Amino acid sequence: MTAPGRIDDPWGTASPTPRGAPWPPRRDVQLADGVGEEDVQAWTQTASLLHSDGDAMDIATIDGRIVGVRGRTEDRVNRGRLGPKDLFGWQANASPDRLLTPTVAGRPASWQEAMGAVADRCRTLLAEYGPTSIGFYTSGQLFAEEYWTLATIARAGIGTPHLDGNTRLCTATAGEALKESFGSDGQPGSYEDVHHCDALALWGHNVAETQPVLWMRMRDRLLGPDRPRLLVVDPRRTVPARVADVHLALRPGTNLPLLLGLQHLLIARGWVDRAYVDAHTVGGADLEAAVAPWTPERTASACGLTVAEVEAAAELLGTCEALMSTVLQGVYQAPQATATACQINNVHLLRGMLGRPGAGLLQMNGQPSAQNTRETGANGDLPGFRNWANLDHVQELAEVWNVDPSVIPHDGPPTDAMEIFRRCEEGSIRFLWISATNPAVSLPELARIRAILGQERLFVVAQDIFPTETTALADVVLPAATWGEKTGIFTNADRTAHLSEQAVDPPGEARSDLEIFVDFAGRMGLKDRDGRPLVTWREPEEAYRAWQRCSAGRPCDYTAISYEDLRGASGVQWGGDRLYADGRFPWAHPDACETYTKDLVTGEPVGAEGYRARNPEGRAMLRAATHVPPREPATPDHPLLLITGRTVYHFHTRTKTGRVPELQAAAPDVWVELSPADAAARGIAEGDVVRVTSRRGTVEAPARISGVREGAVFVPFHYGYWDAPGRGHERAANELVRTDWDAVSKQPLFKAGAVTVTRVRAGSGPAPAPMGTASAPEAAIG
Ligand SMILES: Nc1nc2c(c(=O)[nH]1)N[C@H]1C(S)=C(S)[C@@H](COP(=O)(O)OP(=O)(O)OC[C@H]3O[C@@H](n4cnc5c(=O)[nH]c(N)nc54)[C@H](O)[C@@H]3O)O[C@H]1N2
Ligand SMILES: Nc1nc2c(c(=O)[nH]1)N[C@H]1C(S)=C(S)[C@@H](COP(=O)(O)OP(=O)(O)OC[C@H]3O[C@@H](n4cnc5c(=O)[nH]c(N)nc54)[C@H](O)[C@@H]3O)O[C@H]1N2
Ligand SMILES: [Mo]
Repeated sequence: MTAPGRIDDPWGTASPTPRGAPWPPRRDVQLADGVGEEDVQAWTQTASLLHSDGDAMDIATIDGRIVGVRGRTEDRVNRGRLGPKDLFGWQANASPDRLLTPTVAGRPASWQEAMGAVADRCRTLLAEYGPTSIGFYTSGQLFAEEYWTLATIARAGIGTPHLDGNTRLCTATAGEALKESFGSDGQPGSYEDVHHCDALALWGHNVAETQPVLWMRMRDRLLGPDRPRLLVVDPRRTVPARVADVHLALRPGTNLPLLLGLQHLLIARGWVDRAYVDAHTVGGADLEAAVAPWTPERTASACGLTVAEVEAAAELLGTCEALMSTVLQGVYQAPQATATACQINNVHLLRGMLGRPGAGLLQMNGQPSAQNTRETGANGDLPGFRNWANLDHVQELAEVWNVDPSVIPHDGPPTDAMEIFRRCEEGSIRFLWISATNPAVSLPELARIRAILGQERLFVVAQDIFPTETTALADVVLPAATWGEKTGIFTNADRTAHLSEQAVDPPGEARSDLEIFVDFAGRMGLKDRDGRPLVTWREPEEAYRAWQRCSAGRPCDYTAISYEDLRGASGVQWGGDRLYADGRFPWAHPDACETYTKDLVTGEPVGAEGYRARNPEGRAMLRAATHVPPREPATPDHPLLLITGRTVYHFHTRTKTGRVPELQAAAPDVWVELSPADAAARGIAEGDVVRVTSRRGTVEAPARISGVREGAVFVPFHYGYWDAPGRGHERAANELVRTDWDAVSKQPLFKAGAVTVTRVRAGSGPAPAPMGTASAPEAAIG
């Protein structure tokens, strides 16, 4: 395909925009070589499934083949703009190595045989060991209808608590922090806030690479006549960091001390909206006590910053009139994740920065449909943001499903993914059905994950669209249809739902995930309390209607959003523009809340009584936390801190983007980012092959000398083994990452841990890392 322009220039032409003005449209189009827009026979409405932005687009088809995409200029999310993965990613659908037929024990099988084997094993285990021998590990990349069906099967049919999504690795902390501060999940802010804010804070969020279209929006404000001041908190010199008013390149893992210190200054300098705090929050006294010791000097020293930097950040936050914050993995995958994310909520509460234009808070999502995994309760929560510890909520669900409440496991929290894998390891879970996720590359400590999935006694079902490191370890592999080949809705990070319609037939015998789950429910004979089928739907829209009924009266109420509405010009937000206007927090009321909250340090549940005593009327909760030292600090043996993450060109374990020539060529292999000082100290030059070793494993790759903070090492986690047979196990970042998680959200710590780096040999030219992103050579950006 031509037009590598948008590979070299991921963000395209800017449209500088003044405060309060609408964002001008820009129509981005990418078609296969030789195809013009006039050749396209049909355009089918959808949105991007390669990040959480929800960039709306139409799929172009000719003779039943996808030939390109164009952005939808009428859509509120992107006004026609598309990022590099949006523009080029569709090519993966037609890869020659799609999974086309089910396999059982590695041999091709009919659907009848494969699903028969899955249902037989499930039934046998249920009879022998009961529902807790059955586990499901799903995704943030399916459609709402599919998660809802899976949640129905697991919770109301099989009755197992062991259902979670890879959202545990992704946005468990976002959901948890929203619950801990506001009583329920749900993003308070709106993308529109970018156009109204006068200060923008990016907390551990490399937005330019991970939500390029949202960055285009921010960049247009930053290039406009009355730009907001920009704060970036990230140990790397990301593209936003290079244009920030204040860039805090803090020592990795020190987010919580920073936030405690910033709140200390907000309070000490009187930058607090006392009227808002008094009228709408609880917990202020505890918070003041917790931040009191965090003087600027102590904070600066804990974070490896200067006092002036800490003060400049506090001044930016304290003197603006409309603050917008976004938070992502630099917080969620780092130590004390939930405690930190709650402190960012505190900043917005202290400053009265919620529920009005420009005062926007987004505890970001990462995956395209992570929001729906959480809403439908496929994530280790109950559907509709219901509280497992509130019997009334369980009763409501029992009515929705027409089952006895005792069927729905609720004597403890639903099992988180880390615990699901532990139970597989020790043998109490004997059946694990993995859908649309690749844990053999994306979970921490891969040697352990390979050992778990490789056990004889564990029956593994893997439902994917490509052969992966995980399908290679599965007993049964089910070929799925994906985006463009099936229909369903998904919801982005500012609560905007889009309908993604089927444009082409699935390849071979591949079936939609919905069809597969519905088939399983039928084979298992799952029934409601009147003996009728539990899953009463087959088609996506029927599934959606059932989900709408379940969502009624809850924060994520979809009853007013129909498929027909979503076929209109733009995606539609649930909950309106912004949540929590006028300082009202209805979902924090003890009868409505999704959680009775937890202790932010230990994760210990507070319980219904404790919650009611603390927050009887349902106000926002200012949450206090104390800092605890990291569990794996740098030591003389392992003197550098490891951070892992992403580049703009690849998606996760690269099963899709690695099969797209333009994207693969832009970042063809793994690299290791080092600061100039750390490289010099080890005699390492750009492109030299280095060895990164942690207490778990090793990665060998060429070095990029980049703008990462001294003392930190960055490794992208995109590179597994499917396209590198014979490469040993020294390529994937998760060989290095240890098994550890946040006590409150149970999200693993992918941005923590100590490593050592040594030079192996000279390289052959520069590292295979992108040149125009956070990974740019330090020499080039100066
Ligand atoms: N191109 C692309 N886009 C994607 C994805 C993708 O794979 N590729 N995946 C999607 C998904 S699922 C997700 S979850 C999002 C993730 O989106 P992001 O969170 O933006 O991406 P990451 O690269 O994981 O991490 C963000 C930043 O955290 C910084 N960081 C590391 N340690 C710390 C720390 O201790 N404190 C602070 N403040 N910052 C730290 C890193 O330097 C990094 O720049 O992206 C989504 N969009
Ligand atoms: N070291 C490190 N590890 C990380 C992270 C990090 O920053 N650092 N980030 C974490 C985060 S935030 C995330 S979200 C995870 C992502 O981790 P994964 O979910 O494991 O990553 P993906 O490569 O997106 O895997 C999705 C799988 O679903 C398949 N698939 C795609 N579409 C469909 C479909 O429609 N149906 C079915 N059945 N299958 C489909 C894809 O081929 C792919 O194999 O990784 C986590 N792991
Ligand atoms: Mo994610």
